[in-house]
Amino acid sequence: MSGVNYSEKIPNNVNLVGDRTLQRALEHWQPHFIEWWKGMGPSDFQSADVYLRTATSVDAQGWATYGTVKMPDYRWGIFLADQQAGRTIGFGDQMGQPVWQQVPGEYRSTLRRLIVTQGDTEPASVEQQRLLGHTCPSLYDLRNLFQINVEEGRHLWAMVYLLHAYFGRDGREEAEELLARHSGDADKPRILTTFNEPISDWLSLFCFTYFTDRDGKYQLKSLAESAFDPLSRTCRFMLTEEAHHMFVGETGLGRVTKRTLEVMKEIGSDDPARVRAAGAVDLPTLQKYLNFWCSSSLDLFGSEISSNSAANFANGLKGRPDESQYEDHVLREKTLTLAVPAGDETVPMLNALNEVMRESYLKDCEIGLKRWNRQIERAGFSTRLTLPSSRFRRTIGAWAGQPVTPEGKLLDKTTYEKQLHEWIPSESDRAFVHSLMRKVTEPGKMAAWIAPPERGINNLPVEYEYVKLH
Ligand code: BYC
Repeated sequence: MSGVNYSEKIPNNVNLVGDRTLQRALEHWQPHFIEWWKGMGPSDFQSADVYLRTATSVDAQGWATYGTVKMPDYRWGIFLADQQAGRTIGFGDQMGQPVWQQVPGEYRSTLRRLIVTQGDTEPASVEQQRLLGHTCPSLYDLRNLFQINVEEGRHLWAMVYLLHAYFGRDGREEAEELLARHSGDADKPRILTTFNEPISDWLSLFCFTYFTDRDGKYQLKSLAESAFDPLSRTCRFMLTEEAHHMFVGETGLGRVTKRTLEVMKEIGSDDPARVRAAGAVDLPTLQKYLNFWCSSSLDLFGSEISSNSAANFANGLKGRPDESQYEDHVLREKTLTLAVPAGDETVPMLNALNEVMRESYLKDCEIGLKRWNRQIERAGFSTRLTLPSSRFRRTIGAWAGQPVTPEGKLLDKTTYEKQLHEWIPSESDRAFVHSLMRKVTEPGKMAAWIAPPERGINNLPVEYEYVKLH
């Protein structure tokens, strides 16, 4: 069951050949996807040979096969985790009933909306990152960028499969729209705010993969709990790929920190101007990038108090990540007290689930911070990196537009606006970071602002030529 059929035009483990209508519809969408990839995917590297992993089965042991591939020839396909016999709904008002193999009519538009929103982020991220190859700090990093990009392309396929297979004509139209909206486009932007932010330097890429891909992990985990079984199975497999994306973020930021500390030791100073002059990212600038991408990603959980989240949970469409770790899966009796600008507000727990998820996400984000701070401490410096408060720089929810410091303190608007450039990258900070971005493509060599990784990919040495440029 879990083996992937690669002899078909669209590799899949869903027996596509057994449903000619669906197969034809997806084969019709396929060239539109390739056209989008060539126009909006990584610019200028389409003929490079890239050392990539491709899914060949969905079991934990053998799902990734490594080989050299030109990106437009990557075998994007449809892979669902194996069906679990007798799976029942794990939360909400219909808990214990069998999961659904088809979309119930009453939840059709909500499920479609959730799938479209999830699907929209995948090509958006590829668009955001399309120019980064031109300033790669090493071939190792270039390969990781492309690995992420092709997998985000596959995640788009995952959502497009669901739209085509379960939502009829509306689904097919939505699948076309997923290729028509573009990140940052003034007329047809991507749906969620973070996916319209430019990612024009590698520090932003590492922050994005650390913070925003981690939102992906949380959202996919909560959709993996869904009573709509095909959505659950799709998300379960996507999560196996997501782990590498966050690895790139965590190790990338760790390597930037390491290099900065080496420079600080060499020059015997933590003076940001001197660190910059020596060609590394000073820690205050790193902190500003963390503040920017963390606060943007916090918006992706939606409003603190949300009737959408209540309905999605009660109806079994979207659970909490790792739902089985909780005792109460219905939540009809519980409340939560939340701090909003007007004071404390007690609301039904069902309406506060976005906030519950945001809080556990923030805890998960702490892991990297602890590691980087240990590096700083060991190097003998007193600076500590921190996460901003979940109220800082919000554009969605109760704290949207509130003048709050990264520590969570309310300020008057004028002072806040004057000080904002001290908390998130200013134009000149961005210009400085951009000035460091020079392409390094000699195997094993690294740009001066980043330390080498501890090991290469799939047991290969760091010096391996991960991308052969022509
Ligand atoms: N920007 O009740 P509300 C990933 C909209 S990342 C713009 O506050 P709700 C990845 C919301 O859509 C994971 N609009 O929140 C990472 C709603 O609009 P409608 C992506 C926003 O609905 C890296 C309205 O505000 N997956 O995979 O409880 C690389 C009121 O909504 C935003 C998902 O997000 C925003 N930040 O929750 C590649 C999962 N926030 O419907 C990939 C699917 C809210 O009234 N999506 N709005 O027109 C969802 O579960 C929910 O839509 C949200 C919002 C969690 C996003």
